[in-house]
Amino acid sequence: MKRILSGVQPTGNMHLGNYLGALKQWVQMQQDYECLFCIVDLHALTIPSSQPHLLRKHTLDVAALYIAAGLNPETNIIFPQSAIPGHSELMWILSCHTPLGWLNRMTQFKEKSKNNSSHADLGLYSYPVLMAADILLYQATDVPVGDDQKQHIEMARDLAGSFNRFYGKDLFKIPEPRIIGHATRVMSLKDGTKKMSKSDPAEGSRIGLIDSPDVIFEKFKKAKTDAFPFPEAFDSLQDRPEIRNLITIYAALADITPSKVCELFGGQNFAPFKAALAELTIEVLDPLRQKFLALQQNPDYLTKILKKGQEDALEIGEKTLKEVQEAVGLLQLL
Ligand code: AQP
Repeated sequence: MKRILSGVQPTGNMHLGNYLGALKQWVQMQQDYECLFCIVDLHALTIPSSQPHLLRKHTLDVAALYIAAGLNPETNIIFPQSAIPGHSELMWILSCHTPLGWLNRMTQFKEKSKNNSSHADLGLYSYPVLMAADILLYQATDVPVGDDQKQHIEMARDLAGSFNRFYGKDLFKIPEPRIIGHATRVMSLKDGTKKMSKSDPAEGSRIGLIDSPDVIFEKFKKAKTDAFPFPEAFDSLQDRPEIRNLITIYAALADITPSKVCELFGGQNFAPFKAALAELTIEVLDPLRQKFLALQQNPDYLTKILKKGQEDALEIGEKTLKEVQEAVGLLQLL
């Protein structure tokens, strides 16, 4: 069976971009793959926080959101990244095979370090190597992600290939990126050229998965549009990124094409479209929110799921790690 590895950073409240770019795809794929869904808390440390209790809270919240969105905790392996030391160990070994030129090309580092130069540290710079370790440790064949992670997966593929060639052995499977759906890069509601992001200081830039219906209505009402009417066609929107984004979100939530959205609303002003978009979003997100709120009351249940996930992930990862340790020449004492 093919195997999926993917994850979310517990860096704050998950948003509609995380849902449409990742979670929704995972829920659809879980029947056909063996799945490991990680909560990537070590990656979250690239945004250092002086409130460590919040990272622990967000880690449990992400687990609850995975389950609330429809991931089956009985059949999928759900675990925090830091519970498996193999991620960090494999990262070190892979680091010793990563040319700096590859890391210098990574656009996420360039963007994040430009936005916050005081956090431009080694952790953020080497993030793609840890991500490669996350994937390769479990011999994942497929990695469903949003478009923003494509470059990192390409680097993981390059790294796996060059490592295999160096040691003359197929130590790692070469993973395939799976970037699926209409909304592979959901943009900020305030600026259609910027990705919707948990760490954007502007709360109104994103729809949180646990936002209340009133908040969702308000955020869409205030979402940036322009003075022109709703477009009749989707392919003429290069200069209207905010409009393009809202249409894409509607299409992804309704499972219709963006052109169909233009047929439905073309020529009108934006108020009825924004109201319909808010209603549709609430229809999709409110059941998720209700389930999340119930799960949040039961941290013992969530911890039990994560412990079981830890055991299962450990077993799969150990095999790869032992083979890699052996290949690179580390002494095996046990
Ligand atoms: N705006 C987005 N549109 C589509 N997909 C997205 N993803 C993230 N943002 C969008 C996908 O969600 C998964 C989990 O992402 P992440 O939380 O691990 O990290 P990120 O990509 O850095 O997301 P954020 O929200 O921007 O987090 P912060 O602000 O903490 O850095 C990934 O599959 C990602 O592609």
